[in-house]
Amino acid sequence: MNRSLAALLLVAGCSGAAPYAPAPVTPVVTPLTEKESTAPTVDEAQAFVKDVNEALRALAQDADRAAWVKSTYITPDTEHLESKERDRVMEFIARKVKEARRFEGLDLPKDTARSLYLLKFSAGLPAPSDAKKRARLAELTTQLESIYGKGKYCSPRLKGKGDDKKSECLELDELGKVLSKEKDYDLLLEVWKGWHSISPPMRSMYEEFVAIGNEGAAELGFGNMADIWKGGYDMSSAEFEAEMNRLWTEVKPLYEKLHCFVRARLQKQHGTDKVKAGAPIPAHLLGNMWAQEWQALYPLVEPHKGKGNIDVTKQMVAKKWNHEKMVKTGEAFFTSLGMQPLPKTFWERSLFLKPKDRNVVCHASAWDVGLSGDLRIKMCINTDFDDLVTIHHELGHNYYYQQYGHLPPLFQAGANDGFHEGIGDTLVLSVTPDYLKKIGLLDKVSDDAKADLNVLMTRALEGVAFLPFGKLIDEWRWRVFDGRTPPSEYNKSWWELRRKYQGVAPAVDRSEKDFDPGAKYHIPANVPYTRYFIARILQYQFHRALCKAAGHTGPLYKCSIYGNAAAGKKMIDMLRLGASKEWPVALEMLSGEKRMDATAIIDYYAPLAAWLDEQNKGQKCGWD
Ligand code: X8Z
Ligand code: ZN
Repeated sequence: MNRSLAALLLVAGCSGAAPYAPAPVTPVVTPLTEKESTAPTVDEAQAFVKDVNEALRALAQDADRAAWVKSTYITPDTEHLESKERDRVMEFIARKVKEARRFEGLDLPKDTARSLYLLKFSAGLPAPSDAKKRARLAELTTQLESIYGKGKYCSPRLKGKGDDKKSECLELDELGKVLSKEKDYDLLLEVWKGWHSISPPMRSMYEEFVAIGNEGAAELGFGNMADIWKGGYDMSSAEFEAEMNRLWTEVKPLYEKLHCFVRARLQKQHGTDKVKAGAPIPAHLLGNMWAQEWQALYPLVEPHKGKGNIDVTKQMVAKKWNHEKMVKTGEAFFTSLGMQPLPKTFWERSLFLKPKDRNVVCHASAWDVGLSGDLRIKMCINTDFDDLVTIHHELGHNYYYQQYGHLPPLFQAGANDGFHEGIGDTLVLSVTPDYLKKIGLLDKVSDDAKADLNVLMTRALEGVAFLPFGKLIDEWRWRVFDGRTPPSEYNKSWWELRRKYQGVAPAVDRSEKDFDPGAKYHIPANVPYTRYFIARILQYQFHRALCKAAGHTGPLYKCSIYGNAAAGKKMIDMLRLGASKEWPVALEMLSGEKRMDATAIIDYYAPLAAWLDEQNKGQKCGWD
């Protein structure tokens, strides 16, 4: 996750014990003060932006530290401190968004107008002006994330399967490992159900959170929170939704081919009574708690046995790679492109390993504490290839912070939030067999089409499998925020979308007593998710452009920009822009293209798509 200013602004909160009410749609009009009743001027707007930037920097000092301490040591005390800081930030942002409305319609210098635009859409969690409600919202946000962070499931059947061999209580990362390694249908189902038992207590809190957040949105002149979330993409909300639908339509056939093939293999493994033809896949069988990425199924779907691959977990373990070696390897990729090494404090202050003696939020994130170049990551690293990939993802955030650190706080964000998520992911596409040989993780690289297919399958299980999940999470939230989905249908709507997009379904009955969305980090933590969908499209578009800059010819999946200064310069130039320009400007600078474009991902996987078509012959693909 990206814990830059953008993230700081998202987490705000407040209160009241409001039961769910449909979002008020009439903006609350506050009376004008004397100053506001005089005509606004350009000078005043510029001074306003300058003040906001200074205040944000000051607020970030305490807010980031409180959030850091809470995330790395969850106690009632750190929760309390974090809530207080959230409250202050939310109060400030909501007040400034309201004040800024007086400059609307004024002909402003570009940077000032851009700053006000970014401010307007910065309140991912808008707080009402009522202090009690705001404090409650802050408290709810902190509590929801903590419940998730502390979640565990205990069962005699799990004894010996966690880190502590004597314990029968497993935390999320341990449960995830069981899901990815074990094959027994019933054990997998128990683990899946077990983790989903942490979230029902969140349900009423979430309902209250939505109601208060919507009140805040109305005060700022929005219909509801979804209007803020969809609004900040340099186009109207309706255009943004249409863009996301366009991209999904372009990649959907590729996803369905993979789904079809994987389902057939799962039928072989678990039987057609458990994995039915023409039906959604049971959600607990895809090797991942949310069925969002399917790398764990690689051995089941490997196109050509033993022909080589890029999952170098075995080699990493054999060579005794630890967290430091893994993070250093990630850093070396960025420095090979011309970026600066991470500061000494990064190594001193980051949290790399899961502490044994306390609760932490293990979900990986990257930070620039106090917007001051105090870069850190927080992650519970294991020695495996997936975590090496996640390290690159997180460092992508850190390097974005590093490159735009010279800008005023309002510009310290990605060109859009999908750009921020897509930087590290772009570099991961350059982790090719050749590159792995260069860094000592592969002895030989087989130059054969069969090995290429294995590599493409590994990547597709992550990047292609993820696409529908990336799209549906916010579709669920947009509906919840705008009232189309009432609390009485939270779970129903969740499973309708999972079925529609991913073609997965729960293997056991779910009801409105459950709150399955809460078992996915970004819901309780209130982190928007469409950004990851965008990133998974952009990463290929960036990769194609950077490979061109590097002079690469031949298939895209063979290209690595490691050590290439020309590609590095293109990336750095874009990162340095931060959010100071509209995202199409940033995209054009890097790629020469102004639109997000799925042709790069489609081209990338073309050989795999053709192979899947062959394999799927005679199958009835899709689901009803
Ligand atoms: O949350 C993350 C990162 C931090 S921004 C670890 N990701 C999403 C997820 O885990 O659900 C990366 C891929 C999608
Ligand atoms: Zn991220």
